[in-house]
Amino acid sequence: MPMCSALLTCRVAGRCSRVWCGVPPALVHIRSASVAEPGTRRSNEEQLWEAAGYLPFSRAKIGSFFQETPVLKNPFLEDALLRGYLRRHLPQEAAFSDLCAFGERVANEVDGWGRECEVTPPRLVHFDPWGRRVDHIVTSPAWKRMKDLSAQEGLVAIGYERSFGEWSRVYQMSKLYIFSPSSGLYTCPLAMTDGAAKVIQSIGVSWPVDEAYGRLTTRQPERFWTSGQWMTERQGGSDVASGTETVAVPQTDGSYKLHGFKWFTSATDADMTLTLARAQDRTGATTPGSRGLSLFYGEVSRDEGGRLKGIEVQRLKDKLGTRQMPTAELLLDGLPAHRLSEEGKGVASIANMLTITRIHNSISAAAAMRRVVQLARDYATRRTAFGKLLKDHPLHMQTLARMEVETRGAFLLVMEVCRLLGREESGMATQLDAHLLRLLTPVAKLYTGKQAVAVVSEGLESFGGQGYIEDTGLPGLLRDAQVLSIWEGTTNVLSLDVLRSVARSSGMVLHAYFTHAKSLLAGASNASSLAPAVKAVDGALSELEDFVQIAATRAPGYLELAARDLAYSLARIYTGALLIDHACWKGASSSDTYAALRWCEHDLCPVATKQARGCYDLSTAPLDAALVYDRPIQG
Ligand code: UCC
Repeated sequence: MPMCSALLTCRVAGRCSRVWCGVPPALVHIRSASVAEPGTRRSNEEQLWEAAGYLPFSRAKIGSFFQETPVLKNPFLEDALLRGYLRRHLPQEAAFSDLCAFGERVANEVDGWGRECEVTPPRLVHFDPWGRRVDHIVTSPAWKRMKDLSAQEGLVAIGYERSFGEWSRVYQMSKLYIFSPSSGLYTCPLAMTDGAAKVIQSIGVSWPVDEAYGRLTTRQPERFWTSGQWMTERQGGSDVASGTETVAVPQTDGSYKLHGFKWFTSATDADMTLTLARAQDRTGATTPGSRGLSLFYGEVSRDEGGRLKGIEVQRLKDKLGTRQMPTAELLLDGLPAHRLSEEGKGVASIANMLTITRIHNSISAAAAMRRVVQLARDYATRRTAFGKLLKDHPLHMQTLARMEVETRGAFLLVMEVCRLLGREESGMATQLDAHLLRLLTPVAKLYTGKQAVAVVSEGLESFGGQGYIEDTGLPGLLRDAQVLSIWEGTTNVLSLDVLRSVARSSGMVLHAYFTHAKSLLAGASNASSLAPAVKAVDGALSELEDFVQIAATRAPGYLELAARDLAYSLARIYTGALLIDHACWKGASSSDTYAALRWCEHDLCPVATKQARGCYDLSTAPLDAALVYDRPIQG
């Protein structure tokens, strides 16, 4: 041993020698080859080292150092904020024990299925061996297990059973939050299933959708159905009013047949769908624009020959992420359907579905952040660099702490929306709650979608090069996060939805916002440790009120240019107030206070900052366009 150490000391310079000397011989080689390869004659010195067991990488041995694997632990038990939030609002033992057991199952079993979904993506089989068109979307066994699990665990049902009254949605979404990053994207069909159940409930649970409603909200796997939401056509999914070409042809029995092309349908192995189409009148004419759209219900079924009734699956989409989940182009060629809404009330009727799927989207965004932080902090306790564990590097900890602050903010903002939804559904909502729900749904979706991409990207970096390696499972987190700011309304479309909610309510949604944010701050007036945060949020609220006053006097184009920054300001200020409020709770920790203080170091009201710099003056619009299309000077 001394000889070996001496050799190492004289032959190996610097840091490496310390690492090698510190490794007990038994751990140095975990795989060995019995026969030396031809041409691998050892020098005397090498033979000496090898005999002592200290010649790394010799004779096909793979060396002594391995990257440590981050370990996924029970995501419920690991999440201090989730548990604190539930202890505060939903302290029932039944909910805690269910979440704890589910968290254990997610870590030990479900996460592996999620990985299986990722590496066994769905495929489309157009024809059977004898040439008949079948259009089978073949999914992995793990994807099917996710469906059964979703029913058993009540991942949709909980929202409709309402066992915890106004907190039922918080409970349901807490489960989905734990599930989402391990779900292999099964949260997507669940979001649409939940949205469909909500639409049916709001329209009335009666024929022809009573059976479907029962199936969407059941806990019995053999009865459980998922729903699609087919809104996007070839002209795009944002401007639904002018992009929808699908027509609904009335049948003599009062039903319809749908003809059109749905360009982007997610989780297309669904059992039913809600979709928009233009009902034809007796002459075959339809009404253009939003006023011509109605909401339809259709079941996905097969005829006796095994062929889909009225549907052809053109192809599956080749996507950046969410590859676990089938997304297809569908030709509707006589899909049997029933009209659910009044004629021309399609968009307003499907809006409930949009609200629900946007909330699910926000949950998935917060959950993606939480997952990457959880893995990164575990890794930091295992990985050594520059002579110490990552967790002992202050700069690394600062980076993880910033990610943690973003994650906490996202969590509280989304749970606030879930709280409001629960109040509305249990008949407890005040007018103020209803206004807040309408405003905060798009705000939370657009803000958390963007944050998720930033935090997950940062998170990957905290694993060094391993964060970029496919079979660690880490890159998939980033690919899947990228969709969160795109589907269910892009950031700009949702920023405009925020303006729409202000306009349609004649400003009442903003009134509710200011009232509630101020009441959250009022509860913190005696908390001296939070004083800088309270001051920052209070100041930002005043700036925002000033902005609203000024914007109201400007041309509509002014507000449109400010829409995105306005939405960000609404998100940051409200989140600051929520973090402060949570830090004032009697069970709060010093980390809750610290997180609130750190959050409030953001520019909480970017719309005021940019307004002061003239960013929304109408003269900027042509300058923006000229900059974007700037061409090199000829000659
Ligand atoms: O991307 C897609 C597939 C993804 C799969 C889903 C997975 C989710 C997984 C999440 C978890 C992992 S599906 C399509 C994506 N596309 C969209 O989300 C649509 C984006 N575009 C919009 O949101 C637009 O703003 C539209 C389509 C809503 C605008 O349409 P209109 O016709 O121009 O809207 P109007 O005329 O302003 O509003 C029509 C009616 C009004 O009600 P009434 O007639 O009663 O006055 C509005 O108040 O709809 C009402 N309305 C709303 N109500 C419009 N938007 C809303 C809203 N957000 N909430 C409540």
